[in-house]
Amino acid sequence: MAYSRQLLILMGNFEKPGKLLAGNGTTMTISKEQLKKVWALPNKGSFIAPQEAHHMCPGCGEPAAYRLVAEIMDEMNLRERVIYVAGIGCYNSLGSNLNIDQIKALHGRAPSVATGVKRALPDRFVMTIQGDGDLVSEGLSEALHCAARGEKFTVILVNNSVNGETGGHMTATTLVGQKTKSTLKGRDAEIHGGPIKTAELIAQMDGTAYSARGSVHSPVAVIRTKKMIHRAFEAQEQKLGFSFVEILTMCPTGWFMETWEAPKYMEDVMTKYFTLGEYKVHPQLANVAVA
Ligand SMILES: Cc1ncc(C[n+]2csc(CCOP(=O)(O)OP(=O)(O)O)c2C)c(N)n1
Ligand code: SF4
Ligand SMILES: [Mg+2]
Repeated sequence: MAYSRQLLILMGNFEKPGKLLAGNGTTMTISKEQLKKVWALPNKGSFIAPQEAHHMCPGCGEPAAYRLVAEIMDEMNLRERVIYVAGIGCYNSLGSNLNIDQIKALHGRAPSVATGVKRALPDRFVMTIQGDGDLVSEGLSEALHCAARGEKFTVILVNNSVNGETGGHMTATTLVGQKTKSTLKGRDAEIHGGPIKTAELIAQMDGTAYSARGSVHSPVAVIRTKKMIHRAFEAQEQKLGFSFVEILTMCPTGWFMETWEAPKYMEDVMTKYFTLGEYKVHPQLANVAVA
């Protein structure tokens, strides 16, 4: 399969040749020839998804997760109705690449803002995108209460198991043994406890119509995750209840890794603890496939 120009742009900042400043102060090098090849690729991306370079680190998984969300929004024709409530994290910078209505919430509080928006404007399509530092460490009760109340909007959690934007310190989803800026010898279960499995937790709430965990570390995972996002969005469109998708994303910078090592780490380690799959599927969603 040929890569679209946008997909490559999503994998790194391909604006100018030479040393490129990526998110979090890291750099990558790209030659004029490589750059030409990227921009010569066919422009067959989504209407909503980035048409320009972004400023995330090379190898970051968050742009790939955003792209899936944008593709489904395109395919479901949601562009004119969507209101995106953004959390606070590295992914924030991707908001400016999305051609949709947006509101920024305080750290962890996006589900409460989304509750107000959806109740005031029930015909609009409302979603939040939040990181693990935002949703799990700082604002877990917000998401849980929304799920328990059956609020009819969608939450997307991009889980890279670190507070990426503020330098890569531990979050509530950091794996036991994982090195972060604040756990240089690895997370210690005796001191810090264990990581929280959010998709499983949300699935237990009565008001939840859909809860799943996907990932963007491999083509198969990407295809499955797209299906999950579609089902979550359909749950909202059919007014079935709260819908939630946790997406595991690479953060090579915060994980002290080379870009190419991160997907393998996810396959070998991260997905062994954060098992991929659907944890709650409303019966009315069983026949919803990728749009
Ligand atoms: C109330 C509040 N607490 C802390 C912060 C600082 N802060 C901004 S972004 C961030 C980390 C976000 O991490 P995450 O949600 O996992 O997103 P990532 O950067 O990893 O994509 C923190 C702690 C803040 N802005 N507001
Ligand atoms: S999440 Fe990690 S890899 Fe992505 S931009 Fe932030 S620090 Fe860089
Ligand atoms: Mg994070």
